[in-house]
Amino acid sequence: MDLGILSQRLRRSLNSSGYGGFTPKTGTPTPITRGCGLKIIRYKRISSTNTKAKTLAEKQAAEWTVVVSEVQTQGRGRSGRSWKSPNGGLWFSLIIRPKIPVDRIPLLQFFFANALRKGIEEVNGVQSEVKWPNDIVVDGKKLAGVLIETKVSGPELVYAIVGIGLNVNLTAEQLPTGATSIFLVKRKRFSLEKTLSSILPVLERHYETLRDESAVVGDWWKHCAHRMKPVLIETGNGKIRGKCVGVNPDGSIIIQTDHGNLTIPDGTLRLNA
Ligand code: BT5
Repeated sequence: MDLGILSQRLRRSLNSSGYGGFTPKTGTPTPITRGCGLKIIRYKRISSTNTKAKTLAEKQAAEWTVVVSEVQTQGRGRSGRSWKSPNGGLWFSLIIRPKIPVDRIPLLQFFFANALRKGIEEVNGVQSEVKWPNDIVVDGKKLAGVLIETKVSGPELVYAIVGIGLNVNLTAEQLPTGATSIFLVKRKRFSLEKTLSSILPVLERHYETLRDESAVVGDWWKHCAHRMKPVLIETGNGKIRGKCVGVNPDGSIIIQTDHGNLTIPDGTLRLNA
């Protein structure tokens, strides 16, 4: 779908009604159609919103269909890691079908991290930073994670599922070590409903910028928690220590080491290494 058309549709559908006033049922999806193009499907409990969104995308669900659940029993992170998803967080997945070349799929992770960071600032008043490859952090602690899963056919991206996990009202006891929540930062609870309905338009508003890869990467880098700082990267092949000196539109990170600059496509980054 053309990005401009999606923009107009989402704006119309959000303006027409808001998201409040409905009670989700356990195990039963309750589709809400918000005008053309925007549909929110809510669960009380589901294995993973990404898994559900993928099933729907395979059945030709419309772009910008959103699956959200109060609890995920098998919330997923990257590379088979698990994502803690108890009551009190915002766990949702979007289906998108942007017309971008397959080699620019990694740009999506930067784009959604940027948009989510802005959304959290606008909606919840929390200033955060981005961390490679897919985290939003506050004082180095993980506030949100983004999991992007795609289907490609030849040179084309068929769809992408953008899974977003945002720790809204979670307490320290509910979170793993090294994580934080909006509640812990602001000492105040937020409505999950309002947070979702306010963050979606922010994601949508920035969708157009996906066309401009240097703007996406530039914005990400500007708000990077480890820009020009020492880091440790764990990859499948071992650990790399050095100074983070940049990221590329293909999603890789550039680390300056004693042996020169290394470009690392994937891994887990530790701050303050
Ligand atoms: C991510 O993976 O950060 C992507 C997380 C995406 C979760 C969303 S929720 C909606 C949608 N449906 C899904 O099933 N998933 C998406 P990764 O970079 O691999 O980080 C995973 C690591 O973060 C874990 O190994 C833990 O160390 C840590 N972690 C787990 N739960 C967390 C939480 N609630 N908050 C902060 N950190 C957490």
